[in-house]
Amino acid sequence: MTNTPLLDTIKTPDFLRALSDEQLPQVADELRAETVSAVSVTGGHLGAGLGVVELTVALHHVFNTPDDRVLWDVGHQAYPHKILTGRRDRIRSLRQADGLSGFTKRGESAYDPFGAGHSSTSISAGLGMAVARDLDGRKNNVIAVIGDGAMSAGMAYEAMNNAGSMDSRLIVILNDNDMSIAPPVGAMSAYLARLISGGTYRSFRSFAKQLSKKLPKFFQEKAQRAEEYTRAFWTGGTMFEELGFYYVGPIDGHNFDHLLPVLRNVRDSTEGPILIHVVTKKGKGYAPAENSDDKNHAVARFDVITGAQSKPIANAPSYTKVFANALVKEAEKDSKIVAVTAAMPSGTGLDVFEKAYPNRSFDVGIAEQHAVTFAAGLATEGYKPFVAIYSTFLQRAYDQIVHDVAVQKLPVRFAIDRAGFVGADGPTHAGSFDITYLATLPGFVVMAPADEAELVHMVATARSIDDCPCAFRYPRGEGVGVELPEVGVPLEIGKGRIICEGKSVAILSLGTRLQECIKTAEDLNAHGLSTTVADARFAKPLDEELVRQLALDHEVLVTVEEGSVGGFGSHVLNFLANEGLLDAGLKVRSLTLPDEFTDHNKPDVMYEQAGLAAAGIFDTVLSALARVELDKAPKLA
Ligand SMILES: Cc1ncc(C[n+]2csc(CCOP(=O)(O)OP(=O)(O)O)c2C)c(N)n1
Repeated sequence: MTNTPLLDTIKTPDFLRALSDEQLPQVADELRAETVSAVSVTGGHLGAGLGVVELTVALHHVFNTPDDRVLWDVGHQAYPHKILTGRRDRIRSLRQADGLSGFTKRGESAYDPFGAGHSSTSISAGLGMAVARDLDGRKNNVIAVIGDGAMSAGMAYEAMNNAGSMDSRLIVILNDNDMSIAPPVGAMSAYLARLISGGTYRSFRSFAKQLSKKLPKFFQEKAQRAEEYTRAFWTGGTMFEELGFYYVGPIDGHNFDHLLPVLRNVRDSTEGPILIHVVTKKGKGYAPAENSDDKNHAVARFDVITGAQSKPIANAPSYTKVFANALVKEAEKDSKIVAVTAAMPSGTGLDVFEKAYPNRSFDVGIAEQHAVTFAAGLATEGYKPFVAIYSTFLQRAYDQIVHDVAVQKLPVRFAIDRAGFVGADGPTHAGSFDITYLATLPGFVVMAPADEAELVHMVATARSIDDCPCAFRYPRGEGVGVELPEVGVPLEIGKGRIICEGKSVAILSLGTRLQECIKTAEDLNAHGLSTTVADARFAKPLDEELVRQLALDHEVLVTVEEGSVGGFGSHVLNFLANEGLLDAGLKVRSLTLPDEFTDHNKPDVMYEQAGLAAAGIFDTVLSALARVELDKAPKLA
């Protein structure tokens, strides 16, 4: 080892490619330290990136990126990749306003050929790139790196099924760290463990021989040399081979002597598609990560020496916790309640439910589509499934929601976490569309609590709805600090509530913007504009009586929601138009999330910029009333 940090010399992967193989372990050590240091400042995904440090170095050393395309599935493990690909100077801006994205992003770098955030897309996108290359007569490589967790999603198999029937030279690297966010579940994970622990291994030379039928002789010699260093294997008869892939592995993903010869052989082969099974350790090389239960999958800012994360002091329990505890209470009374998560037990709070009811809790893996239809099946047999999935990930299961649940009027209950802006995870994770995509479905009940006490009642309401599907959506983070009811009481379906009554302005809120609407009303009242605030509670069925009353009794009606255009406000407008309630000159404004994919930032700032904080709602009311002069008056904080 020299004293000069090699990492300082690597401005782009070209510099890495100029280094010798022997220098790579030093690069890896420095890259690991830099990753830990950066994430200690920004927070974010740590464990996954640490697990692929050697693989990242080896890939950029062996392959000619960015002409050779490297696709990181999910993209949460790509921080080391970002450091090596010209973004080291901005790495401490990760997930901060105007900073680097926490995932791969095409607009950010030529080294990110495909944007990600949701899992299991890399093989499909990689195959598309490989086929485009073939059509163009180009020779570059395409490498999809996918985790064993991501490999549990159906889309990965759809892609392999397609790739295996084509001759296209696609390289898939299965990064097997035996972890998802939680320990992985399912038969596939057990199968991978069997491949690693024993079976019909043949030597690396067999792999070389196999390839050498198509390769120049010197590759075989290289492979033989490599065998002296490696315990890499070529395994016959695997499931991947049956799918039409050459399978190579398992190999040690932290050992350059294992990685480099295999990657070089694969790079220079004419065969395709190939799957390399690489075994790594999530959190590798950083003791606090290696020792934590989730391998530091995602962390807040932390102290590098101790690994202690800085947790903000919570004033109120999170919506996630409130949901989980409420569901456990409902399940005490009702043995038919079961819960389903798609690989997110801790994120959705279902780890709490699982502790209380291990037999009634199901983690199906990263498989949202399956989760929904699985729940539909449970519902046909009289069970009361609560499917807890983040708003953004539920998008993936839309046809299942429509075809398997809604058309059959099956009482599946959707607990939709991370509704609205989510902050640092950015546009791929924003919960923008669920009101829109659910409230358009006939017979669906769609609810949004204004605070955590309302959430408890909505869990009870969902339990009581037995003749149709329903959903309740709530944001990331802590509640507003209201007292929680001892027990949830089912709400009257399709009925909102008046929070305060006024005469000229009506603000109709759906969801947790209600506090901002109340602030706006105080401000408007202080300026002589008597304001009503109502909490719709339901996006569907709409409280038509309430909407009619607000329309008839006020000069202006503003709807407010933490969702996209096409959601609650659109349903209100539709109703008003069809009932002729707009004909008398009612001024209506609809406040939604902006019609664009908003980059990561702090949620409060994002809502402010979207005009969904009190000041923005105030301005909207004034502009509707054409009372700009009031706009100049001081506002309440
Ligand atoms: C469709 C979808 N569902 C859920 C998630 C949340 N998620 C992010 S990473 C992850 C685990 C991925 O495990 P694996 O592919 O093994 O990668 P590792 O973090 O272990 O490297 C999950 C469930 C997601 N990104 N996309």
